[in-house]
Amino acid sequence: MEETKKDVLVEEELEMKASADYEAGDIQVLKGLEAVRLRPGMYIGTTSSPGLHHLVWEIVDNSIDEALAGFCDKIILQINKGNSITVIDNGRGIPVDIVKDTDVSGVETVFTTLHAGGKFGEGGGYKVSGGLHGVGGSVVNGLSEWLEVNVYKDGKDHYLRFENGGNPIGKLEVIGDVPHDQRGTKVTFSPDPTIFTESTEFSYTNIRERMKQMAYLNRKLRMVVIDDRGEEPIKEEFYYEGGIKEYVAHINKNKDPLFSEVIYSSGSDEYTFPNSDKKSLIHIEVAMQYNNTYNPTIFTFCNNINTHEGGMHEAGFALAINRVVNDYARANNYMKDLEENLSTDDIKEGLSAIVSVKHPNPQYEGQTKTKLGNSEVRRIVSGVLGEGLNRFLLENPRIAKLIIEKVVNAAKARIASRKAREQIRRKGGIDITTLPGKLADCSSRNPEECEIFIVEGNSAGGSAKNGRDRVTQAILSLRGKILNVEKAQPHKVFDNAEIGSMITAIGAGFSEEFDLEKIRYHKIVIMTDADVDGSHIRILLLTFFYRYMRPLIEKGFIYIAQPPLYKVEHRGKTYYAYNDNQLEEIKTSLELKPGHPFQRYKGLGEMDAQQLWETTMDPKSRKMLRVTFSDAIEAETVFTDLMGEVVIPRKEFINENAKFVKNLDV
Ligand code: TTJ
Repeated sequence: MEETKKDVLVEEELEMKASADYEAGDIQVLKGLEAVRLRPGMYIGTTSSPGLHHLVWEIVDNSIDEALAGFCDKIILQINKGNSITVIDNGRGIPVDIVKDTDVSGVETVFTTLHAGGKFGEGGGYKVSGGLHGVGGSVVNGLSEWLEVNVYKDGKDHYLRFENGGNPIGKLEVIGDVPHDQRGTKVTFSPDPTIFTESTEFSYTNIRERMKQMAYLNRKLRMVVIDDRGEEPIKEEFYYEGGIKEYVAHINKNKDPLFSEVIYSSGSDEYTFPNSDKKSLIHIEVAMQYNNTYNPTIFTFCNNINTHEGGMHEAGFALAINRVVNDYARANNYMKDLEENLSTDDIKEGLSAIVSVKHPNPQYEGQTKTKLGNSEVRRIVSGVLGEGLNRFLLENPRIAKLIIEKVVNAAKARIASRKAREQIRRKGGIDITTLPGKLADCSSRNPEECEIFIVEGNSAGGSAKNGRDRVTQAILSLRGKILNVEKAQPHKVFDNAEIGSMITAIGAGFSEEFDLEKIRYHKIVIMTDADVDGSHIRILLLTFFYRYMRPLIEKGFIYIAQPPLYKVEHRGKTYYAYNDNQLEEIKTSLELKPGHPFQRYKGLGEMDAQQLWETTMDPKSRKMLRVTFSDAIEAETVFTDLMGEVVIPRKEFINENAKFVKNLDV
């Protein structure tokens, strides 16, 4: 909500700025791209960090489309010194010829015309990746201070440069020769700092995760990521022969898979566009494997985009597993002492799966437009997976036995845990007198202005308690590590004291009964140390919220506090730095001598109440990260990988602790 308000403000400021500039006549923004510069939010959502990264994906999506069309098998993405981005693919290259009835090249058109997509119709029409459907190149150009493109084909290197939000500098020209078999497109752009006023710094972690994910989702596509900004360049390559099959194996790597095989089905069906006789193919792929946790980890994608509201592919998946597993269990006499059918939730317990659809005409619905609405997809997924899963169970009776026994167990535990939940609910709703002792509540009873800080450790809890604004800020200090809800049976989860305190303090129940209307705080702030333990606790908390209070994440009520990493004292004044860059900036602006002492905070407990308030809790000066849905998904896989660390934008911290986090035994 706040985000939207801020965007509007940013847009209004821009509008004023742009028109003033326009009158002054010192820039000449192209007519079409002017709209993009005036209302960047309309095209890329925000002009803060997510919007900045959106630029990268708009460019990469073009190369992905070329890969999906079967003409490209390698994409290189490089973050250059100075924060420009280079994307190189080995596809056919953007058309260099003059577009019919105009005097501009295909390349210039792609980067200067909104809705240039589909112009180069013949044959190349299988465009299914995400993004702005072919207007991405021009949008990125419009929001860049400069952009350069090279197209390699027919032994020539074709080049064009744009400046100041998309003005072409000259015409596309051949600037050299390349080997005849070299084909592809290379684009380098530098985001315009007058648009991305907050920051133009790209996050390596963010970019590598998405590149890795796209490598998983598109088998045999080689994705290379390079960060050339540091002293030592970083280079990683992602390539998965098995695609989503390997993705599922990766998700389950540290979750104790029930068996080593990954069940995989794929298929396609013809699709006819509405109101035309144009035809294309829908491809579906499903990979699944059970692990020894008690939760489902099912991710669905359409055209490489995570459809986290689910939709028709998810519905088809649920139909298939329900039908096939119930039929198999009954036919093989596993259901003797169960009077109910196995529920889809029983079957999903401990199931990791990826459902990936490539659709030529996806319809997205839902609040965040991430729910796949095409009804034909349900039938296709259900059909393809139904057949594949049925065959797998018949061919692998030993594994089928493991699966069915696990699912039957889940059904029995469901009934037991239903009873446990009823018991907890009977203990009473939210009564002020039963609030946990560890909670220092705030005095306001208006949830909209209330915040709760969930703090690790007693000493930090003490400082937070003394430093806070008592009217609006509550402190809940956790005594130790909270339970890993992935590894505990549901009824055990509610026996855990720390979890009980959180449920009572938040006051809105949990699981299916969770009621957003009842929450006692509109900001739930996780405040942990900037070390490995802190990161571990943060991930356990996120996992808990994701499993038991998901609407809090969906509605953006969960935040991560950002305590400073450094303190510098100079001439009686105190300065705080939240990252290494800021520390350098402080040293420079204060003209400190080399070797001037500074303190590196190892934990929240090192700050007194006043310091903690000023740096981390005071709404006027603090910085907090709002947790997004994808952070939560990524927290899921954090123990197999560092994915969840996306929520901590501190590369050095991640690097330092990477080995540690990987080895944590949870
Ligand atoms: C279009 O149909 C004719 C053959 O080439 C097709 C095409 O445009 N391919 C293509 C575009 N490959 N790569 C791109 C591309 C790559 C980057 C990095 C950026 C942009 C805007 C397009």
